[in-house]
Amino acid sequence: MQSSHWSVFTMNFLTTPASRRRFLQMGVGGAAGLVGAGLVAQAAQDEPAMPEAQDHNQHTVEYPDGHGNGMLVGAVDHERNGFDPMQMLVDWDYGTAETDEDGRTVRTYNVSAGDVDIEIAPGIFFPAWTYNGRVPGPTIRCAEGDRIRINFANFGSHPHTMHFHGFHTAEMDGVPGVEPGQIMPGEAFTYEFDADPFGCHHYHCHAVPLKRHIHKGMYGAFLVDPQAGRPPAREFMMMMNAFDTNFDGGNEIYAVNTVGHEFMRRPIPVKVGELIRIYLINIVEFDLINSFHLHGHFFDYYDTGTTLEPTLRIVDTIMQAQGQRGILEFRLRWPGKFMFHAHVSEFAELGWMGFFNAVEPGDFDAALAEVGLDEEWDRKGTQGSTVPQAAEEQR
Ligand SMILES: [Cu+2]
Repeated sequence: MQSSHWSVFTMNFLTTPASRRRFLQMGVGGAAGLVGAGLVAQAAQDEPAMPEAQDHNQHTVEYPDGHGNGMLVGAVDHERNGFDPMQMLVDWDYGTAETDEDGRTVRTYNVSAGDVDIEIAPGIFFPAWTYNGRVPGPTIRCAEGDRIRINFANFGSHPHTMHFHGFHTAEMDGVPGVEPGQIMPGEAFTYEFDADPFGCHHYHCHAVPLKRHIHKGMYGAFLVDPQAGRPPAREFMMMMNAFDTNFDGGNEIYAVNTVGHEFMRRPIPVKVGELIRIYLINIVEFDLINSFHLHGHFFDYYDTGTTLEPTLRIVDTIMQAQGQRGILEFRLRWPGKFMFHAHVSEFAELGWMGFFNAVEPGDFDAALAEVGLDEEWDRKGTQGSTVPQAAEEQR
């Protein structure tokens, strides 16, 4: 964090349709056997996009007194971005699953690297390096023991890799200096390993300079369910990230799932009393510590998600250094809007702050509609595990 936070508002990195066209042409030109269809679709979707005037008075939610000040104003165009932080909470990517002769589940994922301009706060564009055209990249989800096969293709302008956290051999580690090393633009490589151990993990590019490749957006969640599954819950993936929009080595915008203050504008609907499970990951570059604080309640915490019993009980704030992650579980006792945010106040003011909107079950459909969500979002959030879940149980 440096002193020029607010200069970002005068430094709009406007989208450059020309560069997107080039990318699209490149993608279509290589479409035969293309493994990165998602990224090409992303480029195609973005093709006609030009920045449009934002309606700065357009708020879908009224904030409690005092919380409307110091907020990022306006709304990000998620359609133009091609991704929505609210959907990213629940959009698990299971790959294409098959069963091999040994009865093992083999999951194949297609991931491509590419350069895409994304809107990270209203009117603020960032020239990202992405996995599948989005930041964070796809949430790769599987069960412990599944064979994971990642067809990685680099359509970007720089060398990239995919480095997963988990047990795997050196050649699957995705680092420079160990074969296959960095995957050059126009090249591809298939990473393959068994998902182990279960937990809340992540992957990121490990090309050099590392900090640049990470802060440009090359990371995603890697969630490995325990073989017995976890108790039924409403589950969310939250990637704490940040953006250095003026490339001075400090971040100007902080967020969960990329878009600053998105969950202030659109509080996350949940039901009073239900078990809520958050897969929380900190990938923020440049700042030593990030944190998560929940208002009005306490939670249990599973450090790295590699245990079935909490490693911390009844806390309301946890901290994570870069690359740390864990699972939070809690229930909201009363209806109402409850904040969650970094307890580094500066980060909260620069975008890393949101609301849960806890409602009684009978009011849930209305709460979904209020922020543009539907039953499908509800279904993904409550049935995301790769392990079939038992009937709802109360713990
Ligand atoms: Cu990279």
